[in-house]
Amino acid sequence: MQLNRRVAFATLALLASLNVSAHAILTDSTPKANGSVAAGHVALTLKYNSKIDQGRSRLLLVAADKSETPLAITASADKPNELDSATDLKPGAYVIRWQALALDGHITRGDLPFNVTPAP
Ligand SMILES: [Cu+2]
Repeated sequence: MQLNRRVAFATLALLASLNVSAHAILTDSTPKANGSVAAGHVALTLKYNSKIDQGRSRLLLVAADKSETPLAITASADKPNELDSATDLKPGAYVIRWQALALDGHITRGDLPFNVTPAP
């Protein structure tokens, strides 16, 4: 009984540590959080610390007037840690509301605010 409990505890501890490492955490992005990009056709890249299920993750562009536009994610097998998209943007304040499904089945969410400045 004592041994079984110890094994069960060790298994739980191992699963917990695996979960932490497998969660999708945003590590870098283009544009940067609170950064600026010039108006026009803008490439969007969100980089995570682990592989992402690109087909079942979501990117939503929220404009200053609160209007929401789903962004198509460009699936790329050679960039498994990224969610990539591109869209035409006018000057203003925007938020990318992202929802990332990691391969461990956990979904993480976040907001990436940025500004679009007039094209030079
Ligand atoms: Cu997880």
